[in-house]
Amino acid sequence: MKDKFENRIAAVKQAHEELINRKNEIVLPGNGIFERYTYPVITAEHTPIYWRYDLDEVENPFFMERFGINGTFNAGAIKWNGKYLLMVRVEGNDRKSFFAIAESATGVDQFKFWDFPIVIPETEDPDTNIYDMRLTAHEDGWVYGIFCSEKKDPNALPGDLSSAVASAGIVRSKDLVQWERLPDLQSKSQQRNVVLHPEFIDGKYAVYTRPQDGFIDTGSGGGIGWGLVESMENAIVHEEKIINHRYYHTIKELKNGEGPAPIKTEKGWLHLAHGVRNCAAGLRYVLYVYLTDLHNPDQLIAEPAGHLMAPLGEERVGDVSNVLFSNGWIADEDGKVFIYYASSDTRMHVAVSSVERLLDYCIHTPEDGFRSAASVKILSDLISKNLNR
Ligand code: M1P
Repeated sequence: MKDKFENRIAAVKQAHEELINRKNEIVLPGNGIFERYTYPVITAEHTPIYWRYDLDEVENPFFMERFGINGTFNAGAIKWNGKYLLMVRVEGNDRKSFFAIAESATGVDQFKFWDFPIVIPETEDPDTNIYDMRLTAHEDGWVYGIFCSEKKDPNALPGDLSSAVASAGIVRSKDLVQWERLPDLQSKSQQRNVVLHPEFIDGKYAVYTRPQDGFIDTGSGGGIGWGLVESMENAIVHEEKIINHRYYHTIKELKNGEGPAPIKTEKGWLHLAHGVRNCAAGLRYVLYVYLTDLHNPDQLIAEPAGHLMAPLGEERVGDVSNVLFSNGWIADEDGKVFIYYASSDTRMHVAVSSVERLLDYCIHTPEDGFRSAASVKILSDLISKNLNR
């Protein structure tokens, strides 16, 4: 038995070492807008062995997993002390999500988890599930995290064990280790995909919201909202203005949601978001970008038609298939942008671009004409221009 235990632990350790030290490979030539990488940057298998196994031979003679990890996805991101940090949504086999930070020196590979998951203090009305952290280094000096806090719907009928309600939980930290819980955001509706803008607007905090009628359905919620908040210690959004609308027969027909906090550029605030449509195969989530005014971040100034990224290859399959979702990106001082995205609610990937390229894409890609004929006109104009060169 001893041999068996030792052989297994050695094999598991070796596989883990190889995985977390593997170099990633860029996929070229790409589309000019961004480059994908060959391997996911974080998977369930990247989580430490000492999370999943009891290493005591007497207690765990078969060296079996005692705490299974089902997925690692939807990570917030921040550059911290020169390292690329992802605050990952780790989901156990028990379907509960929690947050854990993994860091890398390169941003594209060799992510390693910190020893312990992040402790998010509970409020008086405890969350059942927490997920999808958006990190914002605010000009007030704090790093804020806004995440989805999910609970059973208190108005669910007897026997209905799946109806839930979502609200925006808020935490803040100065060292990313200790997190202070603030009261949840208050607004007129349920909320998911709430993101804090990094700068004050007229002396107030500003948040991107996603008003929704129900837990899944945004219903009359028209898109990504914007609201001002006096204090993060008692965050109340009284008015929400829709700044990025949903439209019929687009990639965001059913719903959309802000991704990470926008990046400030000389041409405006660059936003990454997800758009959702429904089809026979279920919901399809893709990523898109839009640009808002530098001085009035609630004013849309450019939005290319369609998606920036859609699920490809193995990205298409997972726990919730046909989903790309991003709530984290990092812009380096030299303008390089690391887009961290999750595929199919299962694993994390990276794509690399630059502020310059994303602005060019955002400003010079034709906007949606909302009709096939308009698309044909745009394409024909491009073909004519190219053939007449
Ligand atoms: O399963 C896909 C995504 O569904 C939700 O996103 P949204 O609120 O836009 O519908 C979230 O639960 C998200 O975590 C998940 O990836």
